[in-house]
Order: sequence, then C-alpha cells, then structure tokens
Amino acid sequence: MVPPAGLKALRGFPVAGVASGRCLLMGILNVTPDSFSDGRQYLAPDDAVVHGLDLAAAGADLVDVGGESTRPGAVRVTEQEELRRVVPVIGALVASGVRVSIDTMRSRVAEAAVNAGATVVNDVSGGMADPAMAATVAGLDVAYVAMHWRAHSRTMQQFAAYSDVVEEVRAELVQRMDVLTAAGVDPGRIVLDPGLGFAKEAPHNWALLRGLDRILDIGQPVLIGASRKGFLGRLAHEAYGALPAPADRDGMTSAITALAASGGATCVRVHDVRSSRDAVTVAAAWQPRP
Ligand code: PMM
Repeated sequence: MVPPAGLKALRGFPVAGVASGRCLLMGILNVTPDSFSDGRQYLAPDDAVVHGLDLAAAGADLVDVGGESTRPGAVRVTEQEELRRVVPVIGALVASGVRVSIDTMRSRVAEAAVNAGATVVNDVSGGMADPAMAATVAGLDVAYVAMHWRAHSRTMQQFAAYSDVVEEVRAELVQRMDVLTAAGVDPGRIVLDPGLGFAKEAPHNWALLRGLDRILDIGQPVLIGASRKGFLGRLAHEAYGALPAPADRDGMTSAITALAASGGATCVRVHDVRSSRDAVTVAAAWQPRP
C-alpha cells in the first residue's frame, strides 16, 4: 500500500499484542546505581516495580528493564549482579500484566529475562558484545532491538569518528542484520536503532535524526532513544545559556518524540512516558487520514 502523501509508513513493532496506529512508547526502568538520569532511584526491587507500574499506567506500551548502565564511561557489572537486579523485577511486572523488554548485551541475561516473561530483547550492542546473542535470540520467541554500537561504554567515545555518520551507521546496521539473519534470527522480529549517544557526538546525533529516512529505508521498524541525553542538554545550553539537569530535558525529549513519530519511527524509548504519550498522540492526529 502506498502511504498517503506526507505519511511515513509506520512498520509495526514485531511483538504479538503490540500493535497501534501510533508510534509506541518504551518506558525506561534502570535498576542500576549509576545510570545518567535515574541511577540509584530504582535499585531496590520494590521501588523498581512501583516505577514500572507507574510507567505502564502513564501509557508505556513496554517497560524496558535494564540492570547495567551504558552511560559514557560506565564500567561493566558482572552477569550475576545483572541477573540479580533484573529477573525479580521482570517477574513481578509481567505478573501484573506489564509487557517487558530486557535491556542487556548478555545472552544469558536475555534468556533468563525471557524465562521470567520478557517478550523483547533490547541489545545496545546489536549482538556485538556477546557472540552467543544472535543464536540465543534465534531460539527465543521474541522481538530483538539491534542498536548501532561500536564499543563498550568505557571507551566508546574514542570511536565517534565518521566521514558520513548516516551512511556509516546505516551500513553497520545492515551488516548487523546480515549477521543476525545468518544466525537464524527472523528478520520480521528485528527492530533497528541508530544508537544516539553511543560512539556519537552531538552533531552525529542530530545528523542521524535528520537522516532518519535513510535508516528507515533499510526496511525494518526503527526505535529512537534520545530521552534526556546529553546532546539535548547541550542544545538547551546553547539556546538558553543554562545546562538543564537530565530530568529537566523532558520538554526537549517530547519534541524529539513528536518529530521521530511523524518521521516514521515505530517506537521511542523514554523516561517520562506521559509527555511523550502526548507527543505521539499529537503526531498521530496530525497525519493525513487514510
Ligand atoms: N540508550 C540507553 C540505554 N539503552 N537502548 C536502545 N535501544 N536505544 C538507546 O538509545 C538506549 C538503550 C542509555 O540511556 P539510559 O541510561 O537512560 O537507559
């Protein structure tokens, strides 16, 4: 079907039961002591579950549970610690009817999370950090978010060098698709993500948002994760002269959400679900009626 003029084709998130005419909302739940925006806040399992339920009540289609911070400079946690943080929280949220994704680079954490009820594996390394991830995901009945990634967080900013960031990120995502599908992952289950802030400086992030069409024309659903990130803080600083704290970047985040949604993104990953819910609702209402 040819979409009406001005309406970007919105490809569905490949998870049973997650279907909508609007861009979907993935709410962020970091069960970590050191994430850049919500680190420490939800480290206790009960606090994490309450926040996950709040995200769902605010309109999150999925709650993305992560037990390892990937902020620039972050040091890795052990697999055991990651499992200890996420598995009970996922179990409790799923038991309450919340749809959960697991934010992990480790195949064994992905598998344990899926056993606890997660239906999406969100891997910021797109399968590069753990050579067993692709085969593990191929054997699971889940959707897989493959993000553009070049190196672990401790050193990734050393790899933020591009001559044409959009074309290079696009080519590296296509390469990930090839590796994943060769390992048996059904392409119908793969969501791609340009990985804003991961081995990217602020101008790279803006170029990728401007170049969203080039990522979309790979032909897969696309997820955008811009929420509260440093490049938004930097923009506010340049525009208004004061650097907002991460939690004060939700206005800018919801502007990104509206633009990404109207540009054809299938999902946005956000901390403040309510403001982005308003943004995707407005973006959907703005589109021409079929
Ligand atoms: N960003 C972070 C963590 N996980 N997953 C995807 N798919 N895309 C992202 O951009 C992304 C992610 C880092 O942000 P956080 O510390 O607020 O979770």
